[in-house]
Amino acid sequence: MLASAAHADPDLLQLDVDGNIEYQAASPHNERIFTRQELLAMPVHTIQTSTNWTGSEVWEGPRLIDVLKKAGIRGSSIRVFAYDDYSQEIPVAFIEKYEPILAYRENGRELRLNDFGPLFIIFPRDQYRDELSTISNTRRFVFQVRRIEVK
Ligand SMILES: Nc1nc2c(c(=O)[nH]1)N[C@H]1C(S)=C(S)[C@@H](COP(=O)(O)O)O[C@H]1N2
Ligand SMILES: [Mo]
Repeated sequence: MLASAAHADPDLLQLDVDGNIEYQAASPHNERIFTRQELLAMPVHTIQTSTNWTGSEVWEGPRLIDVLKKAGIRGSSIRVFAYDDYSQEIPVAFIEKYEPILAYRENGRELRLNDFGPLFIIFPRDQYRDELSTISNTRRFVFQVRRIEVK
């Protein structure tokens, strides 16, 4: 793997989902681990939007709700944890309404840790500018996502 040492944190593209989810027989801590391979194999959705940090860009990844359903979500809210220790709670109803993605690519390029990767929760902000540009909803654009706890 020497040749790819300068590449984009390939081992970080993984997501742990735990908390109020269906019993995961394979996991002693009842966490559902989405490997890089599994995340990349899920249906890809595209959102073109600006964010608080960028102009209008093309973001790609699985829908957050699809990941949660695959984990067997039971609760009505999630808390998203990031590599920088930020965390934010998001109601599931809000996720169902605005259909954010867990973006792992921006303009065809995989997100690195230092440009919001490995996973960045992207909402279609330009489509719902009034609702999604508020301060409380900007907080829900969590970048550097590493874990989701279902409440
Ligand atoms: N991983 C991570 N995501 C985050 C944050 C953060 O500190 N870390 N800040 C949140 C907050 S509070 C807001 S308002 C927006 C914009 O944060 P920033 O402009 O302070 O970076 O990103 C959100 N997503
Ligand atoms: Mo904020």
